Amino acid sequence: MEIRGFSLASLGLCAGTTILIMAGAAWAAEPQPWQLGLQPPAGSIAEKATSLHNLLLVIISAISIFVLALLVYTCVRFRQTANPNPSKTSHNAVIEVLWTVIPVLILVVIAVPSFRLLYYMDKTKDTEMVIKITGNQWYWNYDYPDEQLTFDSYIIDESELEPGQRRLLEVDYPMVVPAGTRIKLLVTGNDVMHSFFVPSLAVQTYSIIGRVNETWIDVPEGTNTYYGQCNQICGVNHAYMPIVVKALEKDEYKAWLAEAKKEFASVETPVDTMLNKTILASAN
Ligand SMILES: [Cu+2]
Repeated sequence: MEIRGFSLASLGLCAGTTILIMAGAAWAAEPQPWQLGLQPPAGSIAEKATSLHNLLLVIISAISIFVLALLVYTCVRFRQTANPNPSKTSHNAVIEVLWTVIPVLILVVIAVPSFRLLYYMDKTKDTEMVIKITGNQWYWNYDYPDEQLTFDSYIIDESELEPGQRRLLEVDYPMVVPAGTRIKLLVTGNDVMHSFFVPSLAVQTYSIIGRVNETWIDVPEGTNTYYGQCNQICGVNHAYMPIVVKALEKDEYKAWLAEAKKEFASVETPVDTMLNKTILASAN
């Protein structure tokens, strides 16, 4: 009876988790209290990553239930009172072949969509613009090389938050992008390792000094704000260098660009310009 109680409890737990994960579909592009599932996907990469995650969830749930059922069956069927003289069998060719071949097939089923997604994420050829992102202790720098625009992005202190702003997630100057655009990101670092991570866009790329990691995002249509955080422990203020990607309609983006150019005019030094040219040349 205890065994049955245990499996009922785990079934209840599984059902509860599934409901919570499905409820996650209605959440915004930011983390939520008690969130268990992924943030709603934004853009084709995130959609593909989410459907791969959903496929894996089905496969691992089926495997877990199968193993649990086998355990329960073995405990009940072969308990001492029901089976006083245990079998001395030590080999069974059919079972051994099966438990080798079936896991291999399962791994192949997982590998195909997994590699397809990896190669899809790797293709940065048809991007429409470039943003260079530099991780620093403890802030991000965003550089728009085609626009001669560069600025730093710092967290807004808790004491300065306005009503409706998110604690530990808001910054003074977000990375502004045009909606409905494919953007190449060149991620590099200035000191220790950081990681540029925006869950809803499914982008997570290491920021390493002396290296340029290339990735891309396809920002969906419509104005939206995507929240992220540094995802590589980088020192005492690691938790205080959030990422805000703000998508604007194309005309609004142009207006922002004109304003930003005035606001951050001539921040870039000749050395920076040379570095950018080298990075862009090596990336193309
Ligand atoms: Cu960090």
